Amino acid sequence: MARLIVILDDQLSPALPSLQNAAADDVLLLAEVAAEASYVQHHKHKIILIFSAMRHFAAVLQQQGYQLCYIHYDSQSQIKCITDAVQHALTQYPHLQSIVITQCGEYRLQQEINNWQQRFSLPLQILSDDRFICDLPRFTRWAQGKKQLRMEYFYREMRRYTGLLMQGDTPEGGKWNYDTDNRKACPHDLQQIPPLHFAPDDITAEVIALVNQHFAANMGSADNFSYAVTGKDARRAFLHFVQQQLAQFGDYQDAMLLDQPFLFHSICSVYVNCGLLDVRWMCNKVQQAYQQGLVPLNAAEGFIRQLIGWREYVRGLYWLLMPDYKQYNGLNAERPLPGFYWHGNTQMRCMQQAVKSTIDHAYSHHIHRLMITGNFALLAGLSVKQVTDWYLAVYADAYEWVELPNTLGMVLFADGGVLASKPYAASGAYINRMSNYCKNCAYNVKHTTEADACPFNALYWDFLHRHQQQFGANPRLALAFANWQKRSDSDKAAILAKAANTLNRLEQL
Ligand code: DLZ
Repeated sequence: MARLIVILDDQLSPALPSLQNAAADDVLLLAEVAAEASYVQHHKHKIILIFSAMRHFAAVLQQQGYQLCYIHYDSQSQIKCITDAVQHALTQYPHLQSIVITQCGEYRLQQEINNWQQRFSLPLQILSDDRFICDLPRFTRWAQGKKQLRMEYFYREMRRYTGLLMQGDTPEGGKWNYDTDNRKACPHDLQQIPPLHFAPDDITAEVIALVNQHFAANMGSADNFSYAVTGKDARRAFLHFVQQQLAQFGDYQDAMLLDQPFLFHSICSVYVNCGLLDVRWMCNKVQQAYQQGLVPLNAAEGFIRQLIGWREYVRGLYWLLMPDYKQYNGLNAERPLPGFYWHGNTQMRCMQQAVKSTIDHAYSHHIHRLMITGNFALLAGLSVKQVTDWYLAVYADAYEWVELPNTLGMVLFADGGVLASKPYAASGAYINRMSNYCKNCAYNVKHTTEADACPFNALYWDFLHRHQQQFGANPRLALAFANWQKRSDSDKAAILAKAANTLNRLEQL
């Protein structure tokens, strides 16, 4: 019985469940479609990566002898969405008798897929995505009955389940988590070891021309695209990270240095999230590097935690809590996103650096995302919808299952603490401790109310003051509130007035 096997752009893995029993008379459908390319204004590099990686993956499948139905992007085409593409394939290949797909990564698109059986009057098989270590029923069982769904306990279960960095039942080194050893500020003369970059081949060059033609107004320049677009190159990029960067990644995970956007980060989220890299393979390589004495435990554990802990945890939460999760706005954040999120023209050096890296590479590392662009959005009460759309659009690794919990939950605390135990609000002092940005900034990080004061400072106190009801009793914020209460009434009034003034002139910052 010949089947239509639909492969989405983030399913570019040879081990994809829906490809496991693919037969010669099955047809494999991959489609570049306007609906997916434009539901947010994706960064140019994201579209190039996705289309080029899809084309490369399709070429490999074709060489292996599979029958392919590949739909190239065409702005005038009647095939506007994945459902149209399925309709088209079923018309072209009328012998197909069922549809198979691996579960998709976005609730919105999964709803569309769920209608296919009825719409096309054919059996539809949706396979569990076993590229993730924790399947969704397992996550639901873990979550059931728990008052708090903290990543740390889920992560420990995943360590036991995979056996990664375990000595029997005991975690390697005696501790589960070396997070406190991942927060060193970087010596200012330290030089990043950049990730591997790849020159565009002919396929990528064609996609770059397409993106320049049809997505000219989107963020970024198509001309400096340098990501890997095949599994082979992505694996090379990852091994380069393990050999050259991982040892220092452990210590300096949270550090930021001027004009060093990658520092010791792997940027492999870009590859693993579209299927070019396999999580188990990556974790085994990192474990081996630790066992061979090439990298310290805080680096190996910190990296593996991101993959089998955080990544799996946010995916489980997403599917557990959608569609309600997307509507949460626990802090009533509605202020419009300032223009500098798109163009980076601001005097705040930290913000300018984080947005520059975003514009240049469709990437910024997790502390830029959490503590610079994210922290500012939290403090200023920027619209949850606009901020989550922004993160989904501008990062090459962003699909909703991973972006939404990270942004709405971790960054904006809009879920009321489902994901994080406290809001990640910080003043300029944090940024100054973890970077050399403030020394190179027009604003003075030591000032709060003066004309040249760092905007993060007054906004930080204003945030605490605004949300005293929600967070006043949170033990993790007790010290911050005590410091606020210690201030005189006139000090408080001056700080709140400065914050109000700052909020009124966000576009001029
Ligand atoms: C993000 C994206 C883009 C830009 N384009 C496509 C596309 O043309 N075809 C496709 O199959 N998927 C695309 N995607 C990813 C989807 O929007 C969606 O995020 C994933 O398929 C979720 O599994």
